[in-house]
Amino acid sequence: MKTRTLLLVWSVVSLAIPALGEDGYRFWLRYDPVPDQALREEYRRQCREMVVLGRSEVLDAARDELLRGLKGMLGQAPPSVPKASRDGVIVIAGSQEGREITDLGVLGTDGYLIQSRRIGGKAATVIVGRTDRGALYGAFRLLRLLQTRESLERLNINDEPAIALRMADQWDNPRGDVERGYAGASIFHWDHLPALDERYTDYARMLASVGINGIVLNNVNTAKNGLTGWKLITAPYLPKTAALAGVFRRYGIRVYLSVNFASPMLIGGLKTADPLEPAVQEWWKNRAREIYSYIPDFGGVLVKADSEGEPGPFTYKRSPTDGANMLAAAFEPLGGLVVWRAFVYGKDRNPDRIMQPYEIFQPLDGHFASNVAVQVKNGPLDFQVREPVSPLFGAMPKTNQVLELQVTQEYTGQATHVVYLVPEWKEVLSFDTFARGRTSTVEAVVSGRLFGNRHCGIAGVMNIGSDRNWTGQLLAQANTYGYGRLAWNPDLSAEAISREWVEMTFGTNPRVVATISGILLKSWKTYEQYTSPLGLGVLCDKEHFGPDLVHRQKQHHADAEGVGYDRTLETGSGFVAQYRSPWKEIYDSLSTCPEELLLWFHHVPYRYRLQSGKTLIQYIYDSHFEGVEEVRGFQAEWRKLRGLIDPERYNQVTEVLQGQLAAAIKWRDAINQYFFQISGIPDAKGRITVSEK
Ligand code: GCW
Repeated sequence: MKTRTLLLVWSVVSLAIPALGEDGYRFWLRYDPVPDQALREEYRRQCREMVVLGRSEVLDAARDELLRGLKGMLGQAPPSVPKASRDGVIVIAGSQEGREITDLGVLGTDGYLIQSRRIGGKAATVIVGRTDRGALYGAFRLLRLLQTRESLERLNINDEPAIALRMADQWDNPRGDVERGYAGASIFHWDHLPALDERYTDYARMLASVGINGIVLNNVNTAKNGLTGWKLITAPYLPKTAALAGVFRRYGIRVYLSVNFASPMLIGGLKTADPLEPAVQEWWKNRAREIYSYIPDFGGVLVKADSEGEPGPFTYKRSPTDGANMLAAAFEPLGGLVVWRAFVYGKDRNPDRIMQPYEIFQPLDGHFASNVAVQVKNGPLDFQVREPVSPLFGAMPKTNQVLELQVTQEYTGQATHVVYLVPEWKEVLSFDTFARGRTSTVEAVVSGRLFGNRHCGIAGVMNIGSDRNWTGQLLAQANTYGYGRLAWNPDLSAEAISREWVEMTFGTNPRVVATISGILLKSWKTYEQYTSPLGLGVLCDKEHFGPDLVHRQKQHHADAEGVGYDRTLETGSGFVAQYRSPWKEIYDSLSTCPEELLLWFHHVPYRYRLQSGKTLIQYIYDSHFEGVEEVRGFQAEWRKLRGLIDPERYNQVTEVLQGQLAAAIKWRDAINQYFFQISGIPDAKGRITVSEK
């Protein structure tokens, strides 16, 4: 009896203190009370009741989210009514019913309208989706308007995603860890599934709030070193996947799985996985049917084949098209997509490894089945802090292409460094491939607009885990958020995205917004400055954490005279030839190559003078010192927030920045020492002395 009373008292108390225990779990969907009373009253008048037109679980999710958000922000949830009975009604309508209220015009799939208008003589805010999923996105948008304290007067919003396929790729292993994950263990508990965890729903809400519509539940590595991801398409696991699919479906998200190309052998006991073997083809057809018997709207499969120990068609002297098209034939009748990764390279090929994906895939253009998409990492190597855009974009006009970005910070500081990656992704998306004259941007390619391909898209390797704040390092939530927002609208500026995120996450105080945005917007460049400036490339140790330049000599090619990888036509690997003009010529010439990529394309003498007049070696030294000072600047900026945000999250980030400073100093000193010793050229400012070691 006593315990029950206590519990009751506790639950009443905890309801009354919403900000208790700020730990980042509520990410950007916090829904704390609007502090300005006048504004809160105004919003209340505009949100007095709610009408849902249509019936589906996605519309239910939209309604529930609105109720939850409005209750949190306004202190009361509007009652649901069948018909508008007074001014201040929110009407949310799905695909069918929406058409009866308003003209959707040319609004695209997943798009929505939000309009202030009169319904049955009452003042209403109407949210209409082209699909029910669109209506859900509209509901999140309306909540965002409140979260960012925008007016709800005279709304006339018309929004739709630029890119059809907006994927979250999890590198989660079913045994519970996450490859390149820095935010704790996997949130997916395969041992407990099909029992559900509340966190699955919250993750689905997180993804849907930024418009993600597909999730690959498991790592692309499925079998090497004892991994068991390959098992997910077997009978014991399919009910578990179906349970997860049920959670995500409610939020408009289709579920995909990474599969192992040798599954017919691993699971089916066949002697081969040769894609041209009829028994293999039959096996996949049956397996696809079995998957769909559990998950009727299964999205499809992601395949890492012939790459880093994962098996593929090369074993049988077959091509990626043979492999992908065989799977495509199995999934096509069921509406499934086959996403085939172009991250393929091997020892017996071009010694300049970054040339291999283009050499392998470009000649296959036009040979992939229509339900195959080729997924290409943003750069030709592997998610470095700076890379040129992969030359494969725009080079396969008859092929569906998906851009793969890495939201998890494998090479950009893990959970130790604050690095906001949206500015980098913006550069990638707006890069002009010149595939069809000007404005053949990567965005135009992966939206399918440029070549009229249907199954194009964007995939982000996610950065979330079981850590209470989802991303390990709190400010990394801005990357999760930013990835989704950019996938929806690549034209949004990095500033606009960071502002939205900060306002939703930390509140709208202009000082808070300016300070946190300021740090975020500088952070990518800062990380580049104290790690790998001028396109130096990979400098990290085997685990990708700290610096190890000796081990990476084959990447940066430093010697006594100079540094950089010669990829020019005459004297180098010739990689530049994979680009169209004018990039080919621009990159090929030392004088026109953009300086941030100089050492990616050229081997440059240390005494070479950059545009600023500074020598290359002095630039390297200075850049590393400046980068560290920038981190100190971040700390000083962050200190200004004391008292302006809650102490819990303030302290979380304070600690991260301390760790970042120590790590930045380590990077600076290791790199500057290395170049000082190999070049023998002293730092003009006398800051570098020979280390004891
Ligand atoms: O960069 C490498 C990563 C691997 C990853 C691989 C890939 C999932 O270090 O962890 O494997 O890329 O993208 O396949």
